[in-house]
Parts: sequence; structure tokens; C-alpha cells
Amino acid sequence: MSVALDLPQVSVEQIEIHAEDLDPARAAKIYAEYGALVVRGLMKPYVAKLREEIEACAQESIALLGEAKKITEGWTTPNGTLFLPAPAHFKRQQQIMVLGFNYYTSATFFRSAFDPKTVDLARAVLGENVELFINGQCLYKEPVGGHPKHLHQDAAYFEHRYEGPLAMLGYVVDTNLENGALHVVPGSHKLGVLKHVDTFSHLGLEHEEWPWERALPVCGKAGDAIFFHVKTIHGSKENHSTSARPVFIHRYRAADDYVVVSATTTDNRAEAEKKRDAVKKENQRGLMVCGTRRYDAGRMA
Ligand SMILES: O=C(O)CCC(=O)C(=O)O
Repeated sequence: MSVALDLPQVSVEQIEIHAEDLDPARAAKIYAEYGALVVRGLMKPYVAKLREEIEACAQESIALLGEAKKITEGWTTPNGTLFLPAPAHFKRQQQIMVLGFNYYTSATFFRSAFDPKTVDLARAVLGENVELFINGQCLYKEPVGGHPKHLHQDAAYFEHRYEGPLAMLGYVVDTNLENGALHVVPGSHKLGVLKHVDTFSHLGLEHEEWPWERALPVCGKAGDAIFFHVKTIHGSKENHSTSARPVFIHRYRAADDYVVVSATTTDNRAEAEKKRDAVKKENQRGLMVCGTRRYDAGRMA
């Protein structure tokens, strides 16, 4: 049985606003309804420098491949980049998936997480007290085939106790149907956490039930930002262009929220689910982007 029959048919124009006239309350309303929001030009002030730094990190990672370690999800180089198996025609056996590029390696990246308009929007969605979740992420699709990320909900990887994080994905280059536009399924954040299976790009939804045709592609310019809910179904196809397609992600959550199930495969998810009820906030504290952290013994101890 399909769980998505009642999802709204939405065009990109219905979920899109522009950074110059960003009204946080209106933006939060679109986000609440569709679990997805496009803000044109939001990350423009940072994108040229980020592109340069991301490319340097990609080259560094490729140079370090000889020292990569095999892990469940693929291979990691000493600078923290995750590689996947490459397609048969590729010049290497491994291709980049997630770069070791984050708030610990780039001041520009860290600064962009505190962008005033972005933080105002995060506050309008999540409330007065907001922290960063994860240290920034950068997904990198190499040219001529770079990996697809199958449709999925981030909640399959990091299910939260309360509302869960708001993600902001920024385009580093102009991004379109050829090089791997992000696809979102508006309204799918209301479906709960769906069953995921193991795929080439880790946890993903069954392709038969969630083919790409059910998702809305969001093409955009470098500097455009796409916000999505932790339960919004999303993903992106291969990069068939001749240059790299990186994106960067900031994630924000209410300061008292926390992960209750953390997983990358169906096996480790099944194990983590058994401990869901016992998990507490404890050491899961992120850096505050607005407001303060108040101690609440019931929620935080
Ligand atoms: O467009 C991409 O690179 C995929 C991003 C994504 O799906 C994710 O980080 O969960």
C-alpha cells in the first residue's frame, strides 16, 4: 500500500522565497506546511570562498586515498572524507561522497551557520533557544557519474526525541537536472519515520514505492538554500556533468532536543531502536546559535 497518496502536488514556486525580502514568519509557515522551503540567494555572501575551500579539500582527500581505511559505509581518508565505490568507467575505484569539510576545518563554513537571516528563520521554526546539530556537512558529487543519494528521510539516520533538526542545504555551484539537483517530497514530513532499506548510498526508501517521479526537483544557482525537515523525503541523482557538484549543510535543532536512534544500515538501526527509550540528552549538546540553554532535569539529565 502506498503511504503517499494524499501528498500535495506542489510546484517550486509555492515553496520559494528570496533572501532580500525574507519574512521569517512567512517562511516558517511554508516550512510547517510542506517541510521544505527554498530561499534564493541566502548563502551568496559565503559561496565563492566556500567553493574554493571545498575544492582544495576534495583534492587533498584524493591525494590521501592511499591511506584510506575500510569502514562499513565505504572508506575514510585521514582528513575525514568518506569515499564510496566508483562506477566501472571511473578513473579511480573510489569516489568522494562526504568531504572532511566542516566547522573544524573552515571558518567561512562556521561563520555561514550564524548568518543572521538564517538564524532568524531557524528561530521562527524551532523557538528561542537553538543549537547546531552536527559540525556542518559537505556532500560532493564528482563529475562524470558522481554518486546518487537515494530518496530517504534523515530521521532514518538520526531520529530525534522531539521535533528534530531543520537542515539548510546550500548549493555551491549552479545545480540542475544534469549535475544532481536536490529532490524533495513536500508534505512527507507528516508521514512519520518510514521503513528504510540498505542501498548503495546507505539507508534509503524502497525504489518501487518511492521512485524519483514522486519527488520535486529543485534547480538553483550557487548560493541558493533549501531548508528541509528531518522527516522530509529527499535525495539527489548522479552528477552527469563535467564538473563537481558539492553542497553544504547546516543543521539546527531546539536546544533541548537530541538523537534517540542513530544509524547508517538496517542492522545497526535495528540495534539502536532497542535502546531508543533509554537515551537521554546528556552529552549531545551543540553550540548555541540563538537564545540560551536552560537546565531542565526532566529533559536534560
Ligand atoms: O544532494 C545531496 O548531496 C544529498 C543531500 C542529502 O540527501 C542528505 O544529506 O541527506
